[in-house]
Amino acid sequence: MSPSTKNKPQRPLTVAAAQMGPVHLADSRQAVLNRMCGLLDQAAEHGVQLVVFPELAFTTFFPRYLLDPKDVGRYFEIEDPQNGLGIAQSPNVKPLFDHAARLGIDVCVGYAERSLQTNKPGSDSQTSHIDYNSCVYYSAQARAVVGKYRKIHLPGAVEPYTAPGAFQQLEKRYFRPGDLGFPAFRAPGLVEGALKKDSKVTAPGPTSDKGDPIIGMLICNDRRWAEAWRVYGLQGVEVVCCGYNTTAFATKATGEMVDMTPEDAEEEVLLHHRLSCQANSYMNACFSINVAKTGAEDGNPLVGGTMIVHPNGHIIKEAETKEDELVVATIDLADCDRGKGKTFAFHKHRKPEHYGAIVEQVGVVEPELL
Ligand code: CDV
Repeated sequence: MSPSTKNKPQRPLTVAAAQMGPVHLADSRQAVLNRMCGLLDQAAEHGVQLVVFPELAFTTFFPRYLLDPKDVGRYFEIEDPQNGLGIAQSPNVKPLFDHAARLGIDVCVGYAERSLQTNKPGSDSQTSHIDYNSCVYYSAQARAVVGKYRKIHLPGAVEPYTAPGAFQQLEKRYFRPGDLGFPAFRAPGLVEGALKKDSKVTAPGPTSDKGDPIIGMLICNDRRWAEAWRVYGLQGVEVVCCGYNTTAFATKATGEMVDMTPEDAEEEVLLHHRLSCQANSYMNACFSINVAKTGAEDGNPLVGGTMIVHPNGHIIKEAETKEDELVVATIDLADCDRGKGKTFAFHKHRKPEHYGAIVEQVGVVEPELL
């Protein structure tokens, strides 16, 4: 359902969710890159300024497999700050960013990051690495990565379930929880007349005190955590970009089927996905661009549900397939103002003195038994 139509957008931005169909184990990196560049070409035809791709977009969702340690490296992009190497220099990724730069489109994309560490003298080896489930924001105007996020809420387990037929989710085995927090940032060159640090407001008006769009990034399971969205909300976030690989139908740890048909189970997964994105967009008065890798990857079903959500919680546009599909919408960032200025005017209404348990506790502390 579309939000109310209005006369003239004040801070228009044309965005797209680049849903991807399955990426199978045997698919080559080049074939996947070609698909992603094809989605960028389609975006250019629609005048899109920002394209969001899914979590771990360049490969299959490999944490569903117990991999031989010597085969794991091929799923990762190397981050080697000592030698000036980052995602933008990866031969697997650079062609995508170069293409985006040529088309003048910003890109947010998820990938597996292998961050090289230089060890202290005396250590067993000179270098080691830490692996993250990450995403970056590439700005076409800056010709650079201007935002980075490492997934904080890693679902699943370190050790695989042993029961035959049990569904595996081994993100805790392959990744460390992100260490960057939830850093919002501004994306340059997307809206006209953005206020800059040193600009003076000469003609007061509804948008004259607004800077470049404020962006936040989440990855998959993070979208289910209100705390993650609220930390972005507290930075004035206007657009949350969130890619995901969400299993449509999983067996139990025991390997048994759940007590639902696969169709009902998938419908419930979609319900929880929509609830999380719609409610948190509303409660933080921001747009969200939520992007699936979907379809069956080597027989493992992933939900679709790619959608662009309005700050009032409406779904503006949703994917219709489980294949590569571009979901495009022109949004008006000024639509964030109502929620940010009224119901969710945090500075007027929040009561952090009563929210201590949220940061002091991890698990549940129940009231004493009667
Ligand atoms: N990739 C994910 O984070 N997937 C989780 C599943 C395992 C529940 C999700 O929250 O969608």
